[in-house]
Amino acid sequence: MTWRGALIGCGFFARNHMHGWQDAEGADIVAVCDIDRGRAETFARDFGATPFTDAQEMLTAIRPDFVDVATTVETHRPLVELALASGALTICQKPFAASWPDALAMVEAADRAGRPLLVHENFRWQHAFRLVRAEIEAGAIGRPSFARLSFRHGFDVYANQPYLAEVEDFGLMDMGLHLFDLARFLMGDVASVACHTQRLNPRIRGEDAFTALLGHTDGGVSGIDCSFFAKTTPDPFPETIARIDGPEGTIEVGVGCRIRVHTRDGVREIDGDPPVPAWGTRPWHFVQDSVAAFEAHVVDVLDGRAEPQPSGRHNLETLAITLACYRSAARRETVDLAGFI
Ligand code: NAD
Ligand code: 89Y
Repeated sequence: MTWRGALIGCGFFARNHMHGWQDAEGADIVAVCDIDRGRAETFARDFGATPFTDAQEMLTAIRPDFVDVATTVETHRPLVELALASGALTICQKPFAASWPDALAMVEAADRAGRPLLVHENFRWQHAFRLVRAEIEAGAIGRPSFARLSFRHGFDVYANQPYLAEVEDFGLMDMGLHLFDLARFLMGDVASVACHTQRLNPRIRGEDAFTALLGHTDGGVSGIDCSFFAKTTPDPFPETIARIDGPEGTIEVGVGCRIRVHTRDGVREIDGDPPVPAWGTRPWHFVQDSVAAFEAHVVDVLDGRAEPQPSGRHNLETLAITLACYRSAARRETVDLAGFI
C-alpha cells in the first residue's frame, strides 16, 4: 500500500522533506502547494507532483491520506485545522505554535477529527541520539541524573532563513524547543524551568542565546545552552554536543557525532555519524538523515505499526517549557510547569 501525501509550503527546508519522502517506502507526495506559484511549480517539476497555490483547493481535489505542513509558524494553525478537517493524518513543522491557545486548538482539532497529528521534531530522530537512547534503555549508565545539551555556533542561519533575524522570539522558539524535546527524549518529562536569554548579535531582533536549567519530574536535571553567536573553527553547526551522567557511567556525544560510553569496564566508542544521503550535503547531512527517519516513522504510523513520535499532544509540554523559559528569563525566577498554563 502506498499512502498518498500532499505538502504545503515549498520553501527552504521543505526540499529536505521532499527528498526524505522520495526515500520513504510506502509514501508518495502527489501534490504540493505554495502561495508562491513559482515555488509550487518548481517543486512539482523537481519531484513529480501536481502544483497548487491554494491549500483547500488541493485538499478537495486530491483527498490525500496525509498532509505535511512545512510553512513557518504563523500559518500552522489554519493549515493544520484544514488538513485535519479533510481527514488526513497531519504533520506540522516546528515550532508547532507560537502560543498555547493555537497549540491546544490543533490538538483538539486532531481529537475531533480522530486523525493522528505529528510534529516534525527531528532532533530526537538524529541517528546519534537514537543510539544514545538505546544505550540508556539498555542500562549502560544506569538511570540518568544529569544531561548537558549544547548547541553553539556562528553559522549564518539568516542566509537560508531570513525571517529568523526579524522575529522577536527567536532562539528559544527556533532551537530551544528542539533541545527541550531532545532532553525529554533522553531524560523524561519536565517539572520546572529556569532560563537566561541574551541578545548578542546587534543585527537581529530577538534573543540569540539562552541558558536553561530543566528540573525533570524524576529529580534529574538538564542544562541546555544555545548560542547563534559563538565563533569557533571549524563551526560545529548544526551539531548538538551532549553529556549524560548516570550512577554507572557517562555518555558523551562529541563533534562529528562521536559517541563515547564510559562505564566501569572502560570507554566504548560508537560512530553516530550517519552516511550523507545521496541528495544531502554537509553540514546538514545528519539533520537530513533525521528527516528521512522521521518520515519513515510517519509511514509506520499510517500503517498502524507505531504511535506518533512526537504527537501534537506530546509537543504541548515542549511548548510549555519554551514559554516558561521566556517567563523565567523576564522575571528572573524558576517557573513550575504544573499550573503554568
Ligand atoms: P520558508 O519561508 O523558506 O518556506 C515557507 C514556505 O511556505 C514559503 O514558500 C511560503 O510561500 C509558503 N507558505 C506560507 N503560507 C502558505 C500557505 N498558506 N499556503 C501554502 N504555502 C504557504 O521557510 P523554511 O525556512 O522552509 O521554514 C519552514 C519551517 O521549517 C519553519 O517553521 C522552520 O522553523 C522549520 N525548520 C525546521 C528545521 C528542522 O530541522 N526541523 C530546519 C529549518 C527550518
Ligand atoms: O530553524 C532551525 C532548525 O530547526 O534547525 C536549525 C535551524 O535551521 C536554524 O537554527
